[in-house]
Amino acid sequence: MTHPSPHPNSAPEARSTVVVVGAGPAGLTVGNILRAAAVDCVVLETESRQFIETRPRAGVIEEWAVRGLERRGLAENLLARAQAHSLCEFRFAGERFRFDYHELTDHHHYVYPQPLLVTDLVREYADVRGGDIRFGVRDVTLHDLESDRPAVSYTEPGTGERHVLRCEFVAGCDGARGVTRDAIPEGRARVSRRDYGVGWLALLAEAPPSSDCVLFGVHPNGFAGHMARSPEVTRYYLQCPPGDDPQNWPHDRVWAELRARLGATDAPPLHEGRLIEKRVLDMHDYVVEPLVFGRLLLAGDAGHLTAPIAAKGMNLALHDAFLLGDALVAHVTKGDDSGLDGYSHASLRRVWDYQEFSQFLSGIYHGTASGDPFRAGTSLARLRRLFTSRAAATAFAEQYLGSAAAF
Ligand code: RFL
Repeated sequence: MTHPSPHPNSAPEARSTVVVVGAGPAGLTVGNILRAAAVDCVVLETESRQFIETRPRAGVIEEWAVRGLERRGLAENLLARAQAHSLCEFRFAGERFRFDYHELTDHHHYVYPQPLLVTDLVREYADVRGGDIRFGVRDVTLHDLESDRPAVSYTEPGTGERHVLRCEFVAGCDGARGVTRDAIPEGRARVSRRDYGVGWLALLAEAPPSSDCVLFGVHPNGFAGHMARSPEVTRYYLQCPPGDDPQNWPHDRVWAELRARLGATDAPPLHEGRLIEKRVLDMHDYVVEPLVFGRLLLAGDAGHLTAPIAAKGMNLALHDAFLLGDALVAHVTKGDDSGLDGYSHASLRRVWDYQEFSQFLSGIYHGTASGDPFRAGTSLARLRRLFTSRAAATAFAEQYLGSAAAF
């Protein structure tokens, strides 16, 4: 819901051209683009700097996104430290199938843990570009979004004082659990949702990767995934019932299931290790349309969630941030509103394309364990087609890498 103007007796108003709510990949990238063009902005974040710099999440970044960061001077560490991946491996029916997407498309995936990217973006924004970022804020509230002078109020940690920031635009980059999306009054945006009816147990193991590439196990017990994060830490996923309790997955059960679902002829054994993260994610998606309400512009997970099935969420957050950051700069520095006017449409084209791919991939990953022999049969047929038809493989590779030219 939208809130009225801050109470006149509240703290005196400060001014900024843009207030960015949320310091994830989307908010920090928008902030950096604005600072590079000397557009003043304030980033508000509920967590501490240390917390956001260590929160484990994504790892797979698409090449176009890396190039987008590079063009904006934000990829120096990433390019020095990220691994470039050129293939993945599917394991099903007891066999290994290598899928060389680089050979099909000439593009790579990069593996760079999200906390490292966030650390780079915070350092660049706050320490290098001198950006204003306020951590640990509470009760962030949006006001007057349909006027040309909206405001954001928040409570400062420590003092408990209420502050008001009057601005021209609010960038809602506060993720899936933020408050900016809820500031859109009912009936002013359509929210489409999809629930996959499956859960994934997301695991981080203190163990080196067990393969030189990403592994996808498609097994009658359910999907399993393996993704390198660093030489010391590996992410694994195990399909499980939605809402399952991570306590149902003690160490031995996790490794037994991973061995079963990722097992294949000639596959080297998994490197096992202590599980340092274990949480159940219920697979669901949503899309808010349009992404703009008055002077509020939503970006990243605040505006659309893509279940991590296809590892797309952070890439979409960066895509939004490039569009939105550039559009705000064009508005402020040149009076050019074309980017802002086209923002929602341009973002949502890629969002819907990725949502469709996520659904397609869900069919492949989850079909064999659905208990429905017809679904199991068709999902295996879909999977085999990737290894029998170059046309099917190329189409898949383009979507997997997000490299299709036009969105
Ligand atoms: P974020 O990263 O959630 O950042 C939002 C920030 O806003 C703060 N916040 C607030 N700040 C101020 N006021 C409020 N009221 C606030 N409420 C919240 C939060 O503390 C946070 O700092 O959103 P953003 O920037 O849109 O970025 C989205 C990505 O983080 C997300 O899509 C990805 O992590 C999804 N994802 C993956 N994406 C990929 O592209 N590749 C991957 O390999 C990949 N793997 C994953 C993933 C997500 C996962 N989880 C945990 C859902 C693997 C996992 C396990």
